[in-house]
Amino acid sequence: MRIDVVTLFPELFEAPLRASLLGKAVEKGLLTVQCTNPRDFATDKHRTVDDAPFGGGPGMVMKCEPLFAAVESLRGTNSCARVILMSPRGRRLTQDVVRELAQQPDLVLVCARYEGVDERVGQALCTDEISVGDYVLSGGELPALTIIEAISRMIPGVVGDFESVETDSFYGGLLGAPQYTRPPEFRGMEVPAVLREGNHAAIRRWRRKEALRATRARRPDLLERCSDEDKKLLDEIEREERTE
Ligand code: 4F9
Repeated sequence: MRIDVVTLFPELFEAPLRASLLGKAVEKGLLTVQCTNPRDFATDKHRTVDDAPFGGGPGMVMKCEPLFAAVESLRGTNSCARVILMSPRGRRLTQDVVRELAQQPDLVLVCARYEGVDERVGQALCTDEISVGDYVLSGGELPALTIIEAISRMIPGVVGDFESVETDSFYGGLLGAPQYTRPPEFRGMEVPAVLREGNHAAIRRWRRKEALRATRARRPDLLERCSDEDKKLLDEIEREERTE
């Protein structure tokens, strides 16, 4: 997969794309990420990329021309079928959105500074707007890295053990079940016996039930999509909690 990032701060992408799993995905050629700086497409002597807002007010607004020119320079290397603006006004990033974007052969991610970007960028240059959550950041660079990392995990061969993708929190639409490693007892806290006994059917059932228990306690909004079998386990959990 190829991802082009349009950003005034390409250096923010260097270390994250070199380290760990993302670094390996890039090294193996499973993922190509290229940054394009809109400042290189500014035509005036000072290479201006922002300007004061029409109508007055604080802050600066990113200008259309350098952003349009930067994205248009990618045509030929990138299909530009999906040009995504990182924006707190966008559709919220979820695993469903990640899965959908990972199907694309290429993407363009456009990072803007917080104060804002000329409305015509969202209107006529970008095909999508995505938010990673309801908080203010200084720019779209960390949201873009979040999307890149989430997408990379869906590319075959990036996560060595695909089973670990399938058991990830959210992949099955639920929070993950509790995990333990050695020692079997730490400061009086014991690892549940079922996990140490090697009955794999019992372990699978325990994990599904505990994933449901955690989701019910912390994120009940995620339970809307659960199966009939899950409903039975949820009934069990409810009964257990009533008798406690
Ligand atoms: C972008 C926040 C996407 C959340 C961009 C300031 C942003 C953001 N999700 N905040 N610039």
